[in-house]
Amino acid sequence: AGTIAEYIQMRRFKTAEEEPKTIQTVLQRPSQRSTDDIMNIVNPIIREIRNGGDAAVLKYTHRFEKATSLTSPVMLAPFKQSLMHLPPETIEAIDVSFENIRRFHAAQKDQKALQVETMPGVICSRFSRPIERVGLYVPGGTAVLPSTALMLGIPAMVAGCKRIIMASPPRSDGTITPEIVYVAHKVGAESIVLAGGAQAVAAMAYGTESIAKVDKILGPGNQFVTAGKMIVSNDTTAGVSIDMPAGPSEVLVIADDTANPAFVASDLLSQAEHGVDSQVVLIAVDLSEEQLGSIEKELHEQANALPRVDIVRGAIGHSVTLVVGSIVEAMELSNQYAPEHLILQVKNAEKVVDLVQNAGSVFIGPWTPESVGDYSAGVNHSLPTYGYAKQYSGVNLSSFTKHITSSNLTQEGLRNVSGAVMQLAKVEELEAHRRAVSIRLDHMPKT
Ligand code: HSO
Ligand code: ZN
Repeated sequence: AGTIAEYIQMRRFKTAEEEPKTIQTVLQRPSQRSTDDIMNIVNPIIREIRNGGDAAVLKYTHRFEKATSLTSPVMLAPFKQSLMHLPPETIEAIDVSFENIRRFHAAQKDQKALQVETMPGVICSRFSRPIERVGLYVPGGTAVLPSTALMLGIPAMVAGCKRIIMASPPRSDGTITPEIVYVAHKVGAESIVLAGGAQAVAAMAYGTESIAKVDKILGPGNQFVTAGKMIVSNDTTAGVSIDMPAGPSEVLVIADDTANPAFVASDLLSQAEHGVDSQVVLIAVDLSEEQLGSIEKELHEQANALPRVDIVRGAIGHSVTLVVGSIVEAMELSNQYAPEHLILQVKNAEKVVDLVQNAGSVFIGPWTPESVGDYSAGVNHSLPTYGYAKQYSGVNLSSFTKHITSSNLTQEGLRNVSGAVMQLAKVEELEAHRRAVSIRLDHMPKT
């Protein structure tokens, strides 16, 4: 007490004055606990849930969530009204967000089945069907995240998944926050699994006496949840897939001299407050010492006014500002980093989007803070982190569907394609394949 708070500041590098290798190194994600370590802890938990069912799930919930009064690991719909009692302004906020998210995801539906006649009489089609049973993991931890329930539940509902199971760690009194229950109710979830961590993942992957087995598990989580998802999706006897590997949340802001320093700082901080392991990156395009100084001053002052300043301090500790010479250089670095969220506070921000190669979700211009996308704009906030934006999309409608193809040939179609099929069957020495065609040709009226 009485001491002046340490200046909350990101490290700063000018790319023109550094070796490219240094820049690569500072853009590396903060290291996490080793995968081996985590797997060694998680593997036995998965095995225990698989063998021990409900009793094993309860044991972990009693231990980790301290919810010792719970006697069942699941709560079935219809959920009691008293469990979703909320102030009207919260209901209103959830309802408004729900409708925007629903509209944006409904628009992602395939308009109609795709059909192509690749050769006369050879018709190939593709149509989609919902994944039947999905398990949606809503993390607990330092913040309650009903918004994550919206981001997972709404596309599952819009896709037409028959069975939606939610899972979230209960509070120590055994209840789930009413916001999450309300969202589960709105999306038509059939149950809420009252468990967190790898134990919740295993319960949904294998099913227990009272928890339904699902076909796909989606949702963010800590390293234990992620390890659990990876283990069950690698187990062919589980028959379950996952959305994507997940890491700590991150944002990359690109700002030029048109950006408002207060806005820039507020966006960096809204990501930094998620967790001490969050990472935020600022790429400053050709900013003067004075302009950089005013962003840094804003960051420090705004950070100190936040309830979660201690978490922010941790995140800012491994975050970085890069000063670059041009927007093209900024975008090169950003594409290399592949941020979960990319915020463009630069002139002609809309044009700059053309240069985006790798990012989970982009926030364009001064009036688009990331938090609108986190909650209410309509876009999804379940996004690839840790550089996985190079190969993964965020959660979207197709995360809850699969595509099925079909072929339908006329007699003429089979005649047209027969030569190619029979020749390739010959090359592969698969005679039954060749004959499945030739036998039909023999049955055709001679022309
Ligand atoms: N920014 C987080 C999502 C979130 N923010 C939930 C607030 N609540 C990861 O995309
Ligand atoms: Zn957020």
